[in-house]
Amino acid sequence: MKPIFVLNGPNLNRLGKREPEIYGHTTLAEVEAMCREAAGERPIRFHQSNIEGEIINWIHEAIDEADGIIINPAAFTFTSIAILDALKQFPGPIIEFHISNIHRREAIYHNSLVSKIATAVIAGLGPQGYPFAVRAMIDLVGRR
Ligand code: CA2
Repeated sequence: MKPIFVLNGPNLNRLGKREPEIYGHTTLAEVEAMCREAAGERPIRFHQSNIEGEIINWIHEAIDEADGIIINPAAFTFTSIAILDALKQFPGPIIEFHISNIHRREAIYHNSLVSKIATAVIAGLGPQGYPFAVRAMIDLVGRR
């Protein structure tokens, strides 16, 4: 049973500290705890970085080490062909995750590059959506 990687992009380390009207009051540490609880016996690797290359390096690790990837690329969602290219190398299911409903926000948030490779997209459930994504991923990967 390989882990599920939960990868988070730039500024999400500030979750719960700013813009609670959009992103809620839950901190990223609390999100991580919710993910681990939802995962049960399934191991989780939970990461956040403001550096695009670090996210790419974790995706490369996932190619051989993970059964699934849940990724909130944050602003890199709309800009990073490099992250898209890395995700194209991953053989398992990918869930693109957003706290907010990006399609109800400003137009700059409407064209996700990651959606071109994602198995599924979850957006708008708030931070409470992360454990939903973990449970959905467990269903997708089965008992691999
Ligand atoms: O809704 C999401 O999860 C987003 O991926 C969050 C990104 C945003 O650029 C996407 O359009 C949607 C922004 C992450 C920044 O998160 C912050 C959290 C707290 C305080 C400031 C920023």
